[in-house]
Amino acid sequence: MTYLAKPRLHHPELPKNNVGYTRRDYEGAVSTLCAGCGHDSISAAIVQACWELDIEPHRVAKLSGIGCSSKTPTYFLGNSHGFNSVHGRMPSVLTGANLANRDLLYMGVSGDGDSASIGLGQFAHCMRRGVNMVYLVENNGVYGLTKGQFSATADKGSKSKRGVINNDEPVDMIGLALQLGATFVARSFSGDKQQLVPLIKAAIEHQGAAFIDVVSPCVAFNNHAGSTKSYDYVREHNEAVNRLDFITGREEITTDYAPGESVEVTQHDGSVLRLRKLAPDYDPTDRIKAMNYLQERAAAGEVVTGLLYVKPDPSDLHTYLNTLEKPLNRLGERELCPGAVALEKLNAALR
Ligand SMILES: Cc1ncc(C[n+]2csc(CCOP(=O)(O)OP(=O)(O)O)c2C)c(N)n1
Ligand code: SF4
Ligand SMILES: [Mg+2]
Repeated sequence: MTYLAKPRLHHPELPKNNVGYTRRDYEGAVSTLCAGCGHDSISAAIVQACWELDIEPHRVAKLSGIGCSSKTPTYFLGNSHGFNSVHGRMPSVLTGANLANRDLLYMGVSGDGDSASIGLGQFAHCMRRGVNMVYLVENNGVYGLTKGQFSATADKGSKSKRGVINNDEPVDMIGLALQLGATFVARSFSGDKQQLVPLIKAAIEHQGAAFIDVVSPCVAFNNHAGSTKSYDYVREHNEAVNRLDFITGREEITTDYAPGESVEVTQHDGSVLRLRKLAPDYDPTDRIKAMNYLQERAAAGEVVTGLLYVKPDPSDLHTYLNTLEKPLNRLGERELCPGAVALEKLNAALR
């Protein structure tokens, strides 16, 4: 059984958000993943983020590829649009949907196999094109669905459950996203809801390509001693660059922090990212510095988490292509068929 509907009963006093929904209205079907799988915690964080942001579920389109991670959109936002595509092909399907209808909020959910192995090219081009989306990789370092082969993000020297040592260099998706021009780049841990929920909220409000790499232990195949994506390993090696709150433009911005201890990043829609810095000199708006910092900490064996980079005034593919504001399915006959004179002019320009 891969699909189990949840009972629709709500406690009458469950709190509602500003658009009248309870948190349960953002849930999906009952998860069929292994108990303790990090992916389920990420689904819970997405539910929480969308509920807190007062997003109407019908405004979201969630797309995925193939894998345990790519199954998760069934387990959250059951009232949203969804499309489960082919292994590694979520980015191109999402790009097409986004170009046809820019009014929806696009969430692409993928795995490390889905995005760093078979879908690496797709990931690269969707980041460099600046597709306005949240691109979330649930990174466990293995192909969970096909029973635990190393994925391309497995660290060199890490050990599989069967005792095999990985000899290949890992693909660092954060480093790639930074290099490819993503305008929001973050990493988190499935077991750290405090950090993950505000990151997802900020990524949703970001008007450009937002990438979040979430280390998400696979309890069935990659949670043993020797794995660098296990709960224990990440807890021991986690280096958070900042702790953040996300404040939408709708709310008054309060200042309950001491000056000098935090930095605020206003995004172009007026929403504010407030970062309480743990590393005093970390500036998340400096891309080059973020790239260097990442390499430096990785060499010291640390998993850097938090918001590594954000461009406060991002652009997206629609801006670059100068597309219409209106979704294509709302165009009328007049817009679709501008007449013989316009066609003649167009043809003349191409002769
Ligand atoms: C074209 C194609 N090649 C291979 C597969 C087999 N396959 C299914 S899921 C998967 C890997 C999934 O790994 P990941 O994306 O890391 O997801 P996880 O299960 O770890 O969450 C593979 C190789 C497939 N379904 N389609
Ligand atoms: S096999 Fe791993 S990734 Fe897949 S559901 Fe189980 S714990 Fe999660
Ligand atoms: Mg995986």
